[in-house]
Amino acid sequence: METTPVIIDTDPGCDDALALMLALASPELDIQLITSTAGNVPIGLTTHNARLIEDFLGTKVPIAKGFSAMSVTEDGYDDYHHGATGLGAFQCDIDVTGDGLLLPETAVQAQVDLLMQAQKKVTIVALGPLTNLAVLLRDYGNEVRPHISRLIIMGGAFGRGNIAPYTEFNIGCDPKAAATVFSSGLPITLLPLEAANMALLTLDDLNELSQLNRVGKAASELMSSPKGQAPEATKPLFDPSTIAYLIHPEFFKTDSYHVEVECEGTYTQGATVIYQGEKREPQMDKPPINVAYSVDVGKFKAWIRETLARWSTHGA
Ligand SMILES: [Ca+2]
Repeated sequence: METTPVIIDTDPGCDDALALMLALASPELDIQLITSTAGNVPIGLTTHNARLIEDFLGTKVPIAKGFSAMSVTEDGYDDYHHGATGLGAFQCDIDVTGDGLLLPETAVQAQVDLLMQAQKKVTIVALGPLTNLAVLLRDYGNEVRPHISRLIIMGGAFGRGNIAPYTEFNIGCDPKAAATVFSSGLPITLLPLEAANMALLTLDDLNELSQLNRVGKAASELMSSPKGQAPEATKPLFDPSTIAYLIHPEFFKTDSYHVEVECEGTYTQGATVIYQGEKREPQMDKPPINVAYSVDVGKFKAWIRETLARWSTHGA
């Protein structure tokens, strides 16, 4: 089978952890590097969590520690949804050994090294604030662009946000980074809040996952409701939507839009402004962004079950 080479930039994060479990079980993908970024929890924890998930799964993809955006402040993290550790109710009894998985290079240097040596163009999947990718494109853009196939990004919203009325978390943590990446001219697909918000796992779904195997049980713990919320309020499948799109784009409805990031607004900083043919749409000076607005929830959930089930017998 021809596989797609992939770098995953991530801030684990409960739904990041599930996205990693799905990506690393998918034979269609060749995950070559995992880079951490600050976001749901601070950079030390997201890096630790990436290593913890890999130790839990028994996988050996190298990990490189990334940057912490200036704008991610102490109270800017999301430990409400992801818990103090970043991995919610997931109880992992494994000590992180690292086993040499953590590279000495920074995330951006590791991305550059991989891209410059790649035989095939590499897809970059971004599951957190876009700090690392903005630095990569700002400092090494000319060199690495020919080696990047496309960017698949979880972030933004057509309408209401989730950390402010019009601001989604990943974009809102580092709006200037997002603006840099969106204006790069690289082919981009954006999975915004609206697509993933359609796909909530129900308690029955979680029970079914937990019966599959130990990875399914972990996925169920990761996606269960945050402490203090009603148990039926499970977490939306934000980050897993990128992996599903990469393998099964036919699950999603998408269209091309001119997307800008509000970097200055007093109340709207970090908002994604997605033009849909309005009279005041600015002149296009870059290719449009492919944005998902809908997903086939039944197929998406069935794919999650089938993919996690692969961990049952011989790993994945
Ligand atoms: Ca994330």
